[in-house]
Amino acid sequence: MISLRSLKVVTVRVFLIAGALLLISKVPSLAQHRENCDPAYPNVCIPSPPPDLDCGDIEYRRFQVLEPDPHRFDGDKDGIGCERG
Ligand SMILES: [Ca+2]
Repeated sequence: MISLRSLKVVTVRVFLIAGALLLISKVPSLAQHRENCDPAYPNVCIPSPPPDLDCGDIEYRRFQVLEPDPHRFDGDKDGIGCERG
């Protein structure tokens, strides 16, 4: 015969395990971080605008730039962003 008290303990444990699983399933924050990187800059991680960033706002230099270059890091359109500065 299962007492009400032990049933409560089991219920709490089930909720704890379910909560832990939920937490683990939400952990891929690394992948989420990756999603914030604009695909126009595949070798670096620069978030999509807004805000519109300039080369002075980022630490990267001479990185690959693909169309449509939303931040316009590659003003001369040679596929390399922030060559100067
Ligand atoms: Ca360029």
